[in-house]
Amino acid sequence: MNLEQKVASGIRLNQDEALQLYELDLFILGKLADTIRLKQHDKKTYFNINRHINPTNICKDICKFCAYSATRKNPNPYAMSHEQILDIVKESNERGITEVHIVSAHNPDTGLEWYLEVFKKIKIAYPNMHVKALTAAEVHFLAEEYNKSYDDILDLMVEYGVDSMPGGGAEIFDEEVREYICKGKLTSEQWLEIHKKWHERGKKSNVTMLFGHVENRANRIDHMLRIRSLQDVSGGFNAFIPLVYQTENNYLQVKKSLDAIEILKTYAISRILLDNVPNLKAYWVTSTISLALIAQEFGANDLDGTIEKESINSAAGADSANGMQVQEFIDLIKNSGFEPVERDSLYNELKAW
Ligand code: V47
Repeated sequence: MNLEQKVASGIRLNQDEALQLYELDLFILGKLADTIRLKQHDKKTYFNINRHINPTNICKDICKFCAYSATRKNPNPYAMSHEQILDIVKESNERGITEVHIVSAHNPDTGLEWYLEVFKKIKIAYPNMHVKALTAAEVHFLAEEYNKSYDDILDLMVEYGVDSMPGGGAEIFDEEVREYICKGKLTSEQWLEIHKKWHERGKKSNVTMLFGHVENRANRIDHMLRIRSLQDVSGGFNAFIPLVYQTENNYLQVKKSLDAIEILKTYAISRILLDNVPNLKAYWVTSTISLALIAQEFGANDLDGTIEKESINSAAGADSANGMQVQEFIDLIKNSGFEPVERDSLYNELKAW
């Protein structure tokens, strides 16, 4: 059986076989991924009406790819008060937003309560608002900083009202590349352990992959296969989100961005390999909206959401600082031949537009 036949029959590929997928013609690869996408989701493309909030950019870690942290090329440190965060949530709630996605840098000056208490305040004021918050990198930071175990922090998250965890901080699991791009950050094993523990609590999360910097194709395949292995055991990942590296204002010094073919091939390969992760999110913020729309033909069935305001990737050059209007989002999905379906944060369908 050749590679294409194996994929078409649903046979799982190993690292070497998966790497060979990159050698296939883009459109053959796209067709294989699209067949899987159509079987799982037909022509539906999910999005949600969400708001990103990044409460502080003060960070004790030094990731070379990050343009957001205040200690880097972007010296404007801030830490929001809970009142400021709640004002944003209030205004978001009034405009029908159903999810707040709250991710911070690793700020050693605020105290554990600052990180956690705000979730309780949000839940008391807006019980139906889905709180997606704290990456595994933040969990690791809080555990270390405040002398707690991962279990302690995860239990506190449940207690304080965190509904699901975002997929940030995964970067690239290969240890050598990780050491180069984000030395000192939590290890791959720790990232995976934290999500496993979260899933054991019956909770859902996402998983990202930062690509297009110094990693190679084999590193990307390895990243996806580590996710597949954990998902076989824990089953709690809702979505895989490949994040295209943004080149500006950071210390990685990667001059050449990936071309669209390599990005689309990576989406398609992830759709093929991650047969146990239900959703593939083309995060328009890092891919550009144009390529995210095309990615719908290469396995992607989710375009994230309206976002409203975005600080992490826009600091590195992405055109996402002010999010996107709902109607524009819907029109773009429709005009590209797909069916926009508004979802909630756990992928329950809310409205077919
Ligand atoms: O972990 C940082 C990435 C991530 C750059 O779970 C960069 O639904 C590109 O994880 N170029 C945070 N990426 C964002 C994130 C996310 C986004 C949307 C949805 C979800 C979800 C999660 O941003 C970080 C890091 O990998 N990042 N710098 C950069 N220069």
